[in-house]
Amino acid sequence: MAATALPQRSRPADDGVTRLDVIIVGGGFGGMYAVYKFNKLGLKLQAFESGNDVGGVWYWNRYPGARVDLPSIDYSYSFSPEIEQEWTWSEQYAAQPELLRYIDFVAKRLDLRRHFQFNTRVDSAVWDEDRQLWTVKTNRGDTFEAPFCIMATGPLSVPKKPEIEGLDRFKGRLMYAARWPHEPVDFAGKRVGVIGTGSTGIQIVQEVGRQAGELFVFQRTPSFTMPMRNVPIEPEYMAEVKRHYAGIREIARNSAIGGARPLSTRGFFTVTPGQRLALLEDSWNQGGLAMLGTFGDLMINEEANEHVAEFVRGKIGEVVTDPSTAESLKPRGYPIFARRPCLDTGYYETYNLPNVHLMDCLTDPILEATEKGIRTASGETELDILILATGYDGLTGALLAFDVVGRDGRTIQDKWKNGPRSHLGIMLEGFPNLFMTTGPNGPAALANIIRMSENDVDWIADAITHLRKNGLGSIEPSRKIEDDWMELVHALAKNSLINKAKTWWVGANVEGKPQGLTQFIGGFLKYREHCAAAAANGYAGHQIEPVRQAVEV
Ligand code: NA7
Repeated sequence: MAATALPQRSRPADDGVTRLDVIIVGGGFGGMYAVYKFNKLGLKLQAFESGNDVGGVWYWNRYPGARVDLPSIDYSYSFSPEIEQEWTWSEQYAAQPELLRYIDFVAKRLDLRRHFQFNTRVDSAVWDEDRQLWTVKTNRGDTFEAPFCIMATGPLSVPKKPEIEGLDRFKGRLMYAARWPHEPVDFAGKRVGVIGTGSTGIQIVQEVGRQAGELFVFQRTPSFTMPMRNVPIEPEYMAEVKRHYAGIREIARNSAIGGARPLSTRGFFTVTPGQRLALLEDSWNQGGLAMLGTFGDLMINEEANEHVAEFVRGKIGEVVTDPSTAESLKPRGYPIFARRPCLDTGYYETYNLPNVHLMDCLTDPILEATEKGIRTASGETELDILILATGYDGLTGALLAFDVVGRDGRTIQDKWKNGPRSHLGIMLEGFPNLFMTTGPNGPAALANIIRMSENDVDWIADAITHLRKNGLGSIEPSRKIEDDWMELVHALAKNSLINKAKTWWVGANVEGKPQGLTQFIGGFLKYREHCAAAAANGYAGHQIEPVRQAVEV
């Protein structure tokens, strides 16, 4: 890397401040790739992670049944052909322990851990306008400075505080799915409660229902879930995949979802009722998210959507033997796929077990937690263990959890008080040289997060390289290009049925949070095209400033 007036290399300074080129916050897939990428570019970097190791969401979510709901061969890094060849997946949908083994393999193979400070939280990041540097302070009392700061803090890293009164009174064992202990938990003979029936709750219920003495599932909004139909990956198939990874990745990068799953453009009402049913049955039997790709208009045509929702409700009725439980499990009042569709293995069958009880909190709401368990309107349920699978303060929670102060002392809390604004989900007007991976207003939860992380880190790396090569001091989106991007994000979101469900996707799960879909729903390929356009012509439309003063390093 050519020397410029920017700080190039760190050295312990007399003032106790460590000077770097890049600071990276987060040790999940995005942070790990950022560390690899910037180290390869020869930048002096330091990464911080609040957990005791790399892995992000997969480090924390060790609950029984935790498993990725995208095919493992898609949900893996594509930047290293060597890693693709050296790593062998054992299941079509990898379970959390295997994902963590993969993450460990990558971390060792690329020697990433040496760049991380674990068990370390960033408390604040403050832009120094004169010196064109971010000053970052950690909870260990250390201070770091770097011209570039990358927030790879993840869309799902801050568990939501459930609004249930009295949880601290509960004398049994209170467990957060997203902060699960590293030791096995024995459920045998125990009375276990689970609150929450999103992807996490569903995975827990189908596992713990088969282990616990009794399981009480406190369900407020039922989710639509479809069979995962997970299978082992045979060695011959894995060998084929390895021969064809390049093509598989190319398809993924050029698809709307960042994955290799087929997506039809067929309109629901363009085929006969018999053909529709056959297609839905076929996708149900294929399993995974196949149904989402069956028709092209399911998120814009309410009537088409309702047909598919009714098809899935019918399946619930076929499996669950108690009619009243089946009725309670059938989601109503919001479009299918407007909440993240869940994938399960025998979830509905779990309710046919005599020890598993569905507590319908729509008709019998939770009033409070007590010393002994959970009190609903109809009475108290005594529990030995209470599991909270109540979701996350998604998309914005992690960044709003600490002080990020940009130009003119403006905070991110202030900038986002009416909802998150950004350009591409990567940069923020008023916050020069601050970058996010998989941030709000990018495709976030709607495309493969690993493809997106790679895209975002590569984009950021190109932007930083551009500045350094040209002796420039800072980059940020102009107000205009941020406004234009937000207008596009909102215009696309307006016609989508996604807005019609109360989910973390629209900020509806956290009290007081600004509401609205703040994700780019134009698809991953279009998103990549927008990213490329934003970088064209020397990042035209960005506010780029020369180096203001040489920094002593
Ligand atoms: P989700 O999908 O946000 O689900 C959280 C669940 O917790 C959902 O069923 C909520 O019901 C329920 N919840 C939250 N607060 C309460 C209270 N106070 N009382 C009763 N029930 C409550 O989070 P997950 O962790 O399952 O999944 C997150 C993502 O991970 C998922 O989208 C995939 O991308 C992977 P509600 O809907 O609010 O009625």
